[in-house]
Amino acid sequence: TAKLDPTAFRNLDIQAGEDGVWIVTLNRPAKRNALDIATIEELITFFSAAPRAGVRAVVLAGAGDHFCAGLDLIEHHDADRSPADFMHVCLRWHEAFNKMEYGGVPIIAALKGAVVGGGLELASAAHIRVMDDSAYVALPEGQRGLFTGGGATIRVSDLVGKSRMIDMMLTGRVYKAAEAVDLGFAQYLAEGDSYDMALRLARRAAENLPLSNFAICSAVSHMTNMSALDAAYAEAVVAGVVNTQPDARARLAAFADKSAARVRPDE
Ligand code: 1HE
Repeated sequence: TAKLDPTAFRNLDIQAGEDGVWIVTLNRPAKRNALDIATIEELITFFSAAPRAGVRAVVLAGAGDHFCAGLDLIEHHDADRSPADFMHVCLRWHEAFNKMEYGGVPIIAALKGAVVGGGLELASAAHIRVMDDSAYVALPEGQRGLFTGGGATIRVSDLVGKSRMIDMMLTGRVYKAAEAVDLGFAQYLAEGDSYDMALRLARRAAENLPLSNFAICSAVSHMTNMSALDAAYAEAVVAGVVNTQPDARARLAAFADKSAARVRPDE
């Protein structure tokens, strides 16, 4: 097991819930939660420890009106980085986002306001994305003289296809929440606050057995990187471990004795 001390974070606000649902909030609203290197390091610290620290699900939110304005452009400007420096910055971003996507702990992103550039890359590393009406997505890299460096070429193109991603980068196109959900940037459009819905979904996911969630939130991503032949093999191995876990016996028994809830369209 790993230890997570919520007071050890500065750019993230970390709240541990009793039900195992932790709230991780990007907490630089005055900078629209732009991702400086210190924030990336805190994301690495949190998401490296979370799978072994009893975290059953995470709501990832942003303080203020915007989820995240992407790369901290001021820090990048001031640092005047060499190519090698920025390559290493990007590798730290990948470390953080890969820990999220492959870590095995469900992450539900509560999106509002700007979800742009690196902010969209961060959101794309979550497992579920919830938008409210205020949310919008864009990849302004082209206009800024930049390119994506936090995995958008992989995850954003996976969500919405490469032609749409290339158009966004070339033209600065902005998609507002309803259309963004239709296109697949997010799975949910919340009626009220995206945070409330994200929390409900996180609590629901946290009711699953941790080993099932581990498989769902790591194996699926790994398998999409494999050939179909190898993915089928890996799926059998993972299912062998997960589907025989002792903790599942009570759930299966409840189905057998008809006390477990049935799958219904309106529940
Ligand atoms: C920032 C950043 C930032 C705001 N880095 N400081 N991302 C972008 O190109 C998006 C840039 N940001 C914006 O377009 C707007 O700021 C927002 C739409 C997000 C918000 O607008 P608004 O009117 O609410 O805020 P603002 O007045 O523009 O900014 C408020 C403050 O936040 C201001 O700081 P202040 O000290 O002057 O008060 C801004 O400088 C600061 N701020 N966004 C640094 N991004 C690994 S490669 C990834 C490549 C990318 O992510 S490129 C996309 C970068």
